[in-house]
Amino acid sequence: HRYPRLSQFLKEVLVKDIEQRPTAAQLLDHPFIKRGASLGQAVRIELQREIRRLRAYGRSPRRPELTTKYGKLKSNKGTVEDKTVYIDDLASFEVLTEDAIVQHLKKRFEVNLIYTYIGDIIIAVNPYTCLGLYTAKEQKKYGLQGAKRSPAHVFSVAGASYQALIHHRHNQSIVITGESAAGKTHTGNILFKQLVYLGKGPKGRLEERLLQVNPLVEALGNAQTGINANSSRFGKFLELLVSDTGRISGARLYVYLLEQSRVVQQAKEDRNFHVFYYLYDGLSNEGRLLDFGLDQKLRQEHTYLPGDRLDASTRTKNIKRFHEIKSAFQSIGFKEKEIDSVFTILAAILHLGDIKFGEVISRDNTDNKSKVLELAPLNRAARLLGLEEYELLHCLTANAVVTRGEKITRHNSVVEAAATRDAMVKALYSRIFDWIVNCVNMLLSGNTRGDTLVIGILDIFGFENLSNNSFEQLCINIANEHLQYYFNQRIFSWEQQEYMAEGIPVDLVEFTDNRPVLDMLLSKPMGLLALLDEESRFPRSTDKTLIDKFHANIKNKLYVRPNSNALCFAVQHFAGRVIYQAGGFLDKNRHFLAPEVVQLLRGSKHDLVRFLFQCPITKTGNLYSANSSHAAPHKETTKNIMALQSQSRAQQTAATYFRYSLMELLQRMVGGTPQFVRCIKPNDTRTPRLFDSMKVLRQLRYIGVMETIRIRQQGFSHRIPFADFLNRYGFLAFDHREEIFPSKENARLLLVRLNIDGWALGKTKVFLKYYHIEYLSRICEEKIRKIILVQACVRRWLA
Ligand code: AOV
Ligand code: MG
Repeated sequence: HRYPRLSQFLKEVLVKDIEQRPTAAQLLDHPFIKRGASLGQAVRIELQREIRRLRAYGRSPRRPELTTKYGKLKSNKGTVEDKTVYIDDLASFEVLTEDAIVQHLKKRFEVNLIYTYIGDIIIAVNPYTCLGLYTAKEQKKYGLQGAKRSPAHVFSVAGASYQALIHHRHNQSIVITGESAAGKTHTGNILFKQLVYLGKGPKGRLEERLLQVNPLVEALGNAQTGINANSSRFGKFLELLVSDTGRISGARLYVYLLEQSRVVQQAKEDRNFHVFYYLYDGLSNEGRLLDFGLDQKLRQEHTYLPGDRLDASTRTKNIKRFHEIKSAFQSIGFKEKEIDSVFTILAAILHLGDIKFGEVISRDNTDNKSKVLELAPLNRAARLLGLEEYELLHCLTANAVVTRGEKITRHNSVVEAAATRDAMVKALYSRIFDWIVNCVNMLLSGNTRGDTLVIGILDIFGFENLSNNSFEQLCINIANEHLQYYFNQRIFSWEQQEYMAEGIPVDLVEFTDNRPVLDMLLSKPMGLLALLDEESRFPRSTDKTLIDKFHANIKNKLYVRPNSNALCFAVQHFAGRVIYQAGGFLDKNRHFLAPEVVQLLRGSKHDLVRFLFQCPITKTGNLYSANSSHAAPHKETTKNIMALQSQSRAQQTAATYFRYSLMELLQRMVGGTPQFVRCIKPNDTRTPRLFDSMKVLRQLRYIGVMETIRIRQQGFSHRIPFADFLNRYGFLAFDHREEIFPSKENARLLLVRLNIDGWALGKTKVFLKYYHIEYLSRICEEKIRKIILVQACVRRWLA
């Protein structure tokens, strides 16, 4: 009599016990129900229904206790007493304070629960140590039995994306963000592996090849920095091609904004790209150093090999990595000759770096020449690159100018000669990188049809604030700024606009819009990059005139002038204030590649070198390279595409190219329904298991975690037009003989029949929460599995 309605009784009496008795069977076994068996069948039916509902709302804001069923988990110190650590969705928090959130993440982190949801967004706190979370057993656990969600795991993001792709037939993307060393690349690799696992075919040969892509490009595009021993120095969008049956059919890789300057110059604690170190030890191990003009004894003298270590363990590791990339090349499908060509060019780059110039003072002191101080490195480089030695020498120390229709040869000064050499090296490296990416694409997406679906994983270089920040950091930080903007758009702006348009009453959530910073940096004609471009066009401009131009034209409180007249400026980014040193900005932006260099390399006797420079680039190389064409080596048509592309790239400044590349990247990302993974760095010293609450709090603040929680609690993350909704889920509750018109009423009927509540109906769309979609996906899966089973039985029966 105390409970007029059965459902109310169930809620008030039983829910308390669910923590300990989560399964349906156990619930039915509840003493109360047993005692009240006379309630009969009606109770059971109602109870079953209630259980279904409870399951569907297992993660609803009002029932956090449901996710606390993992009493088994043990911490380092024994069994975990405090069960609240198992609440793995911050959107189910009732008390919302920054402090509570940080404390919660900390408690979870301490018992190795590094992942936590905010609705459908996942936070990953980097443990800086292996926790055994990604074993085959775990992979299976989060495998095909629906998108398992608990305990929170990055695998469930892969599962959700994969299921969404199959159910909705719409491309998906997973966007990973976080500052440098927060764990983006690591997470991206794990996600990729899991996706490959989810969509693997019976033979598994393709999968093996796909898994080689990440290690290969990381060897070439990652390097040790002061912040991260394996820092990505390029942006990567890796697409997995999935057929409509859910099978993987290939992969496509897009790379963006490679930090080319690293090949020729590295900051104090930084190193060159990994591949150079692997190459040295690997070739030495194979006894082939001499073939590449390299010598173990002279190894420490290479200018381009800073921080090279010769201890045994580093050597063993490098040899192992060398073999890994070699077999990656082989299994992806590169020919032996091609692999050797790559190594040859890389070795040539090391020799080019060792070419030193000295000054030859002319008699009248007007045209000061430069000379090559020691010919050995030059000769070695020339031999490897298939060039005549004297031609290379001439190309570096002189250049032709056309004045009044006459071609005059002018001598390069020492500085100019070194700049020419560096430009040549950067062009070689970036083109070989692009070429490899193009080949990978050609080999791995060869025979896929145009209409396949894709899941893309985006992993770029994270936000950087170093002691000395330059043009590279500016580009990196702008890219991150843009990702944050995209996140805001997706999670806050579009969502709220849609509520208004559809007449859904939801409280608006305030968030920090970083549009003003982006405008200040990217707008035309007065944005920072536009001003930089303008100044780069003046031949007499200097770093001083550049900084004066910035100071005079940028009127914005997000732009901060220094108190002294130092050549620097600061930008208030979403993730904090960064001071940039303007020295070198102009040169880096102009990235001049002398036409003589291109001409010379185009005439090389070495096939690959010649191919890399075949396109008619007039003045500039591609400092930043995006490879939208899948250029097949040695094919006429692709040559033309490359030629056209580079023609349009010619004369472009790095800033212009950066902007273009960034837009392309964003466009690609917007093409799929995104899932966000937000990586958090728990401390600045990369110490395993150390959780610095202040450090975490700062990150939570600038990525807008509080706001995200709020909007995930109040808002509806999924909005589906009535027709799509009924199309997709109609079969769950309508008889196949029933005719379903795509109307609001039918959508309502479907939701009611499925016993779901908490949704809203707009003018044209159904508004659902993320857990509704999970529930729907799950019952879809179950039903489909049943149908398949029945079909199989019938088939066997008929046979
Ligand atoms: P990033 O990609 O975010 O930085 P990484 O993915 O390279 O950062 O992570 C840095 C290091 O943290 C890795 O080398 C791993 O040693 C460790 N790590 C990251 N995630 C995990 C994890 N889930 N479990 C164990 N160790 C992990 V940068 O590329 O610098 O922005 O440009
Ligand atoms: Mg990375």
